[in-house]
Amino acid sequence: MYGSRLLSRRWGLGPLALSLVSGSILLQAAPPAWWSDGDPPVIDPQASPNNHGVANIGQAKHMAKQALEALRAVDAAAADEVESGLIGGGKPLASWHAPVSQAEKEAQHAPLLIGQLKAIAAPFYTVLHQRSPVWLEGELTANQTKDAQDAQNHFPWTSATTDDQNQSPATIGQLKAVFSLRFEAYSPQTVDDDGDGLPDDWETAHFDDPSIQTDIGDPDDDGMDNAYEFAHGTDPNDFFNGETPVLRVTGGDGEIAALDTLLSKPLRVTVKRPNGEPYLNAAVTFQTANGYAGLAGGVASSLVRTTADGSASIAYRAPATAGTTLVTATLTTGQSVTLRVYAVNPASQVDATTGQRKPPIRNFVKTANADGTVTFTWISDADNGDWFEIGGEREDGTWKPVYKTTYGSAVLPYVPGTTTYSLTLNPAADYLP
Ligand SMILES: [Ca+2]
Ligand SMILES: [Ca+2]
Ligand SMILES: [Ca+2]
Repeated sequence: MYGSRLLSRRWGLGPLALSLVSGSILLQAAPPAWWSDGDPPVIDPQASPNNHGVANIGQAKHMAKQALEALRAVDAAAADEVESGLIGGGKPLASWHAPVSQAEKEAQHAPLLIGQLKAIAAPFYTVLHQRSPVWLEGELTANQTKDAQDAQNHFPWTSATTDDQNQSPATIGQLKAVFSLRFEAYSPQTVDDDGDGLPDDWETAHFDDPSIQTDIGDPDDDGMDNAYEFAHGTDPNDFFNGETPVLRVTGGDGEIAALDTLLSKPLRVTVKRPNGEPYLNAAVTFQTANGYAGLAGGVASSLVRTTADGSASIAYRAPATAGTTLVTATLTTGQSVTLRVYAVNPASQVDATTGQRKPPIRNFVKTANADGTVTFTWISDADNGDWFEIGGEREDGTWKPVYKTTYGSAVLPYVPGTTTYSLTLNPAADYLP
């Protein structure tokens, strides 16, 4: 399990480390919390220390496993990295599996050699030096395992090889000294290769690569740059930062327009936070059904940003074919609302009962008044005496009249030279049942 490869490692376990045999170092530095947290503890604080005793392979493996889990609790990515350097074919440990065969069980009890201890501990020190170099320096100093001859050395043994004793048995005191790592005081130190204040980890997590974005970028267009999003813990790719916005139709739904005419007012939706504050600059994608190019600019799909009041608007031209047309407005969250516009063919509007031609209309607008009444205005080329029926389309596509003017009535006098009509109704009293 532990090949000669380990024994050939050119690391010296220097005089400092050898002095661990006395156990004095461990008395000076506080033991790591994870030594005694577990049940059973890694190191029983009640048991008399046996620092001079020879450590065995099983003890080293157990110690490494517990150290790895303690690290995982504070830095899972670092633990994964250590584990990948520690476990597997050709690695210091073949697996974490408990010994099964007699030979494996005996191997667990074989004495731990200093070379093996160094090989097992090295992945920890390599990764910890990358992730939190200042903390690791503090640990080496507190444990008195810092190489006095080589300030760059971040292993708890000397870089000089003349003093190597790799084939000597390691003591329990040495095993403890090497794994005396107080993860309770550990935190990963940020690495920021491009120096823009955004840690590589954060940039990689959000943008796949640390070099794509910078602190002043705002890829989600929420008005907060990446530096702000990092500082406030928000998602730099999410305009709504995890919040579910409230999307409502605030104009254009249910409009009636003559064929191939522009609606008098645009289609309009409003995007607000749950607390009612409007979202500025939220992306709203308007999309017509069946690819009909009726949106402003003669397109079937258009992205519009909300203004300061949270609204996004777009002009719409009713199609040249009569019927109900649908337009959806969708947010980046996937939420959507549907607006309906009724395209009517004035020329075909002949009353089946009277045979009278229904007046062609344009720019039909319905306005709700503060007093509860509703005002309808429209432009018509109607002759004097024409009547108008006001209504809407039901879900099933049938027509629902809500009001009908009287033929030839004085309600809507035709004034030569003026073709704008206006009618104010009280829905509670005037509408048809
Ligand atoms: Ca960076
Ligand atoms: Ca942003
Ligand atoms: Ca954001």
